[in-house]
Amino acid sequence: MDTTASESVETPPLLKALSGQSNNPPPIWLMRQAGRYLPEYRELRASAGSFLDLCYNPELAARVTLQPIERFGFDAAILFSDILVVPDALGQDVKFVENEGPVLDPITDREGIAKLGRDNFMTHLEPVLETVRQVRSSLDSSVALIGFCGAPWTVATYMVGGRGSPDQAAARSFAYRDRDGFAVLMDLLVEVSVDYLCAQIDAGAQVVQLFDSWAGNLPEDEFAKWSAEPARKIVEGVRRRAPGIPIIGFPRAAGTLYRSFVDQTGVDGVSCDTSLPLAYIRDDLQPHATVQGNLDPLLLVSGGEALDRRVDEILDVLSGGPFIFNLGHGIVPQTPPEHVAQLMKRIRQ
Ligand code: 1CP
Repeated sequence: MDTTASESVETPPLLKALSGQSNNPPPIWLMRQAGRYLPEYRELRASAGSFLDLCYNPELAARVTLQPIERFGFDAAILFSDILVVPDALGQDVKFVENEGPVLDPITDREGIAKLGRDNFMTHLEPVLETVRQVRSSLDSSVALIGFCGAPWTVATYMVGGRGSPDQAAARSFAYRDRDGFAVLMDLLVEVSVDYLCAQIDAGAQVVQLFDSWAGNLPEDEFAKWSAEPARKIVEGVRRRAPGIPIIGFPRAAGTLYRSFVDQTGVDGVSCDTSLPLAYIRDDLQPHATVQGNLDPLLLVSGGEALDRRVDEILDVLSGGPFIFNLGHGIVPQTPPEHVAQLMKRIRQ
């Protein structure tokens, strides 16, 4: 092997991009790259019991994590788990109802928050850490392993609302009605998220991503307080214990508040949703962080020339700086796997 080849094996392209390098072609992975659009996932999922059973079964969760890497050759694997294992590990009742999504026993006041407990938190999540170890030991050294958790705001929207909702009204109302009470929940989530991400890093995660999927419904002051500020504390906490591990933030649908998120948190990378204009990403975000995104997941459903055209546009505008190709949100279940193969070919050609 010549030295160039062994160097590229040592540093995965994803880590190069997160250290500020431009790469041609850029590294690529896709949010929700493991999941129901893959027949091999559906098959394994059917034999695993409930969705949470799968998340807490290291052998099966590791296999699911690796499935899209084996099929498509992405530059990164993302731990197969869910953001709602955190409330589960804090003792809240969490279920995933088939064809409906997550259902939790809602927390509506300070008494509900006081019932949460940290004593079993890391023990409860030990199987997830074992998944990380198993995945890392099977992955080629050129493929980076991404750990993750939900951002406190997004996790709190489920904890307070008890389920997904289009407007996160329950959590927004709690935060207006009882600011200090809501802050107790957010501070708890900041602390356990730092512990959990650092444990994933100790187990072998080389990058971590913070998913704030519901950041977009917060007015600017609320956004600074409940999205950017908790993310800043998590970045600070993780950096103190795991210096050198890059952190990607995803304040989805935050519009022009994206820039304040990058400035306030100091994230290494920022994941851009589908609606952000490419020129804004290039001019306002890329000088300050590695940018990731932002293909519309629905273009991956329709495929064809429109897909190739948009991929080329994104590459034209963003490849000149530090960039990771991704979607603007997760893959949807009706995505034909052949379109993902088409995307990979277009990026790598
Ligand atoms: O039946 C099934 O197989 C369940 C579908 C599913 C899957 C495959 C859920 C339920 N979660 C997951 C995996 C998952 N969730 C990953 C795995 C790694 C990957 O391949 O990317 C990750 C990173 C998540 C994170 C997650 N869960 C987020 C943040 C990212 C996003 O998509 O916005 C959120 C909001 C959740 C909650 C959740 N879990 C599952 C569902 C259906 C939902 C969303 C419910 C809603 O719309 O409110």
